[in-house]
Order: sequence, then C-alpha cells, then structure tokens
Amino acid sequence: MKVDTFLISEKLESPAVEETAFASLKQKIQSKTARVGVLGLGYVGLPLAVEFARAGFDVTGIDVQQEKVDLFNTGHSYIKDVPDSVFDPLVKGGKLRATTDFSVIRELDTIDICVPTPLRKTKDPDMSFVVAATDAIAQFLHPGLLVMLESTTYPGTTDELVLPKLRAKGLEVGKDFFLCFSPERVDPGNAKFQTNNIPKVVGGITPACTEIGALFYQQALETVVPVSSTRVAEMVKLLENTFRMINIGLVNELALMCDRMKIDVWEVIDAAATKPFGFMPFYPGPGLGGHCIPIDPFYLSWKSKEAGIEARFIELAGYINGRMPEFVVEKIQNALNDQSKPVRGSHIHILGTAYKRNIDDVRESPALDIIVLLQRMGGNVTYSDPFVKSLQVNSQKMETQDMLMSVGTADCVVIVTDHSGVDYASVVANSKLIVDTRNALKGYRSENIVRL
Ligand code: SAJ
Repeated sequence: MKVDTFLISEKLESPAVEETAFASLKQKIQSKTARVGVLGLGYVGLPLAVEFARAGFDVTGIDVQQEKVDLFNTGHSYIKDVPDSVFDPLVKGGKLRATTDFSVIRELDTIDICVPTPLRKTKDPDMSFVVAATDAIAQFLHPGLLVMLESTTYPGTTDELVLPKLRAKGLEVGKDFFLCFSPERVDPGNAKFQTNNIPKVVGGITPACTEIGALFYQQALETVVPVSSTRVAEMVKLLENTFRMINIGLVNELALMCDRMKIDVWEVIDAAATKPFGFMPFYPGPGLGGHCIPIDPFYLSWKSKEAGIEARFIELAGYINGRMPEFVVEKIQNALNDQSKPVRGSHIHILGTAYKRNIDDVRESPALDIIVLLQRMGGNVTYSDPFVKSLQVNSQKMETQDMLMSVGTADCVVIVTDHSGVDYASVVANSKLIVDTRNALKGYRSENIVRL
C-alpha cells in the first residue's frame, strides 16, 4: 500500500536510521573502540597517531613512502618531538602500526588527512596531495566513516574539493559519513606546546559532523574548539599564520627604515615590548623560512583573488620578506667594502642555515638564498650549523664546517640562524668581521660587528 510504503520508507529515513551511523560511531569513539587512521606520517601525522594510541585507540598510519612505513613499524620515531620511549612501546604493544595499503580504510572508523599543501612555483596552491588522499579515501569510503582534513589550505577546500569526491559514492554527509576540517597547529621543536596540549579547532560540513569530530578529538587532546563550519576552521589557521607573516614583514620594513635613519631597530623593538598591552614583538631577520609562514598566506591570497578581493597586505609583506636576503647580502658587501675587500674572492662563513633557531629544517631557509647570491658575486661561501650536517644549494652539496676554524679564517662571518648553545664569545673573539642578522650578539659592541 502506497501509504504503508510511504510510511515504511519514512520509517527507513527516520532519525533512528540516520542516528545509526552517528550513534554507532559515537559509541565507538566514547568507548575507544573506534579504529583510528592517520593518512600522512610526517611531523603532523605521526604525533597525532601517537596521541590517539596513547589515549587507548587502535591506530593505523598510512603513508605512500614504504621506507617511512618500515621505519615507523620498527618502533623508531623519525620525528624529534616524539621520543622512542613513547613511540616504541605503542608500536611493540600492537596499538600503533603503519602501512602503504590504503584498503585498510575499509576497516577504519576515522581517518585524518595530514598531507603537505605546498605552493607551486607560480605561488598557486598545490592540492595534488590532498586530491590523491581524498581519492584514496573515496575508493574505500563506507557508512560510519569520519573523515578529517588537517592540512593547511584555503577556505572552501573541504566543501568544494573533498566533499564532492566523497559524496560521489552515493553516501550522504552528516548521515552516512562525517567530514570536518581541523587545522594542524604543530610547532616542531616547541618543548612547551605539543599535539596533546595545543587547542584543536574543528568545524564540520554539518552540525552532526562538527559534533562527532569534536567528540573524537576530545578523547585524546586537552582542548577542543568547535566552530560552525569547515570554512571557519580553514580560515582560522590562515589568519594565525598570515598574522605572523605580515607582522614579520612590518618589522623587516622597520629594519630597512632604521638602517637608513641609523636607529638601532633591536633597541626600538625591545623598548616597545615593554608595553604591557596591545603590542606583540616580532623581530627582523634575514628572510622568511619554513613550510608554514611563507606559504600559508598565499593560500589565502589566492582564494581571496578568486573571490574578487586583492590581498594587498599579504602580497606586500611577501615582497618585503622576500627581499631580506638581498638586503643582508648588501650589508655583507658594504661591510667587506669598508675593509677594502670585494665579495669576489672573499671567504664568507655562514653561521646557522636552518630556517629558525634550534631546529634542523632548511625548507625555504633564507640562508639558501644568501648563499646563492654570494656565490653569484664570486664569494667563497662555507657554513656551519650544529643541526644541519649537509645542505643542497642548487646542484651543489655543502657540508657543515668546523665553526671555530672557519670563523678564524673567514673574511666575514654572517649569523643567519641564531642557534642557542653556540659559543658566540669565541665567534666574536676570532672573527675579523661579523654581520649579525639576528641580534645574536646583543651584548657585544665592536666596530667589526654589523647588525641589521
Ligand atoms: N621570523 C622572523 N621574525 C620573527 C618570527 C619569525 O624573522 O619575529 C622568521 C623565522 O626566523 C622563520 C620564519 O619567520 O624563518 C617562520 O618562523 P615562525 O616562528 O613563524 O616558525 P614556523 O614557520 O615554524 O611557524 C610555526 C607555525 N605553526 C603552525 O603553523 C602550526 C606558526 O603558526 C607558529 O606560530 C610558529 O611555528 C611558532 O610560534 O613557533
């Protein structure tokens, strides 16, 4: 009978059926029997997998790199922020494993996408890793799966790019499967803030998605911040990092002004930082390195351009930050010139090549730009960095050199990265000329020390 049929179909679509997927997943999450997956086992994915395994979940990491998977399964952590003492027992205890086999997604209840979102040379977003991850998940999507994108990206990625691929499988978001965006906020090397105690923002495609996503993260992380949509969550991360990039650009421009006006920009910033409210110190430097700050804001400017708004602050800050390596090389050239030495033929030794202090990451490091510019001018460039044993500069491989021996023979020493634990007193005592781009020699005054 029509009515009965109608009633039956209505019954099938009743909240009880809708709640089945939601209720079942909620119960699995709350009882920690949900099988958790993390796709992409880098500096974001591995620590996230560890936190859920430590919380008592059975966790499967997925990565395309077999050697990474093999290393992971030995119980040896290749991410410095996760010690083997934590990682090994989880792997050896069977709570945590890795695979290259994406079909395991069929058996998982949740999957976090933690893959790179770099920029193309044209400064356009490179979404290839997110697309590949989404296609793989779509292939094995099943009712009850919670999918979370963590990779930093432009607002609209989750609903415009990820959702259509998953929905194409005929399942309904918010009812059959759940989809959220939750920005990764990992700060490699930060001893105080790690994955478990950095507040976690999460926004879903539907309220049910947000609710189940927040519940999921609450099982393993200290603080969860639900927001009303994936777009809000995507924009939160871009605001955070654009804020940094633009303020770094501001102080770099201030450094250029102070250089011309013969004002000590470091003293200005330190004095301004005494203001107990309404000010946050940023410091000039040799340029903007890393895999977040120089890149994330261009995801925002790219999307805002599509929306018809020019992101002029971002473009201008990008220009200023991008010019800092040239400014540093000009300082070096002028400092050598004051000692009647051309760059050509001079031995210039770089102290610190990582993109920021006390880490070993050289991605987008301004040191690379400075080395190339000096070599183009005929400089004989060497470096030492306790964290960076070797460096690829264009096609040339460079090895870190003995610091004291190098500073003793160099015509000019350039402090590009101010690692702690470096014996700066010996550097000052043994160097003919120093260009300090980080105010690492704050306490020293000498005519052979030139600061930004
Ligand atoms: N930099 C300056 N002046 C400053 C601060 C930084 O020149 O005042 C330079 C650094 O030397 C580096 C670049 O900017 O080359 C980026 O430095 P960063 O301190 O922002 O460090 P990142 O790139 O590791 O940024 C990460 C980000 N974390 C995430 O995206 C999850 C960022 O949001 C954090 O605020 C930052 O760490 C942090 O605070 O350590």
